[in-house]
Amino acid sequence: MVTAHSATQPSTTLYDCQDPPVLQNGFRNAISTTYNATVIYSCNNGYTMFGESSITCLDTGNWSELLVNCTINDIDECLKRNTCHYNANCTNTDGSFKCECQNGYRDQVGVGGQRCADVDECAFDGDFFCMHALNQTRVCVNIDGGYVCVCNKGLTGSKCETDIIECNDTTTCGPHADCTNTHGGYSCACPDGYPQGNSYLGCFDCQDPPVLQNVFRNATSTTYNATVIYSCNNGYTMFGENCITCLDTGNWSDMLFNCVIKDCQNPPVLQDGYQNATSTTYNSTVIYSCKPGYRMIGDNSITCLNTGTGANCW
Ligand SMILES: [Ca+2]
Ligand SMILES: [Ca+2]
Repeated sequence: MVTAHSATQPSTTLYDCQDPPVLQNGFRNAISTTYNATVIYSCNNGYTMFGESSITCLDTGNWSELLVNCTINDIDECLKRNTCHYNANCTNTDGSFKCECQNGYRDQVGVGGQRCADVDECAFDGDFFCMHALNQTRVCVNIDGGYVCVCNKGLTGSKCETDIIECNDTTTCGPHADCTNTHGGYSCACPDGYPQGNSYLGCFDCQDPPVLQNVFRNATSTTYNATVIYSCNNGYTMFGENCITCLDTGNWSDMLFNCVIKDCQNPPVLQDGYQNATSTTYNSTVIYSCKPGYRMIGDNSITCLNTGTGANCW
């Protein structure tokens, strides 16, 4: 017997979650998209999977949440030789690397850091790289990876902008010379009192005044116009000018004096006695003795003193 079916038979519709989500840097294997279907994800070559590799079509008609990602397996290309040009810096990045020419080099073919050639800074019009406001003459010299500015004597700095303070070196001028700094140079001059010599080699005064026997000198200065006064030692008498002066020639003026030893001349005669004078000059001593039959009373000697001349000084 055939059972009659109701006109409104119940029907079922299978949930369909539709196209599953796309995984960046990966791919999926979806055979079915209906309820309870499972989609398996995999990562592209060179990537590593983190998380759940599958999703399921739920009874809500949606896929379960995709909880996976593919992370690149990075290789540090910069550790390998020849990744970049030898005049380039290599920077590793996730999954890649970057080459950049070092300062002073430029990639000639426009491929960053693969063909880095020296930049000729000196070829720029107007000597741009070595120019300075003072506009001194200068020379730009190109070198590999850079350039140098050759400065005029007396100047320094990357653009020759800095004066050298030559006077900081005490040997720049000669001894006793004054050093004066100027921009790009310096000068030396012999100061007052040191009139002689070459200021770049040394300036001189009259130096130590002459020393004489039996003469005392009083020298407090040896520079230009200084005076040295001489005195005779005890027992000597000065004749002439007693001083010399430091001239602008660097020499002392001539000595126009001499010291002559005092001479007491003939010693006094002792009545009824003798004397044995062998010398009559300063500090000489004369011994007296009595004729036979006479007796000496008092000191038997006299000495030539510094207090006078002739007979008065005995
Ligand atoms: Ca260069
Ligand atoms: Ca200077």
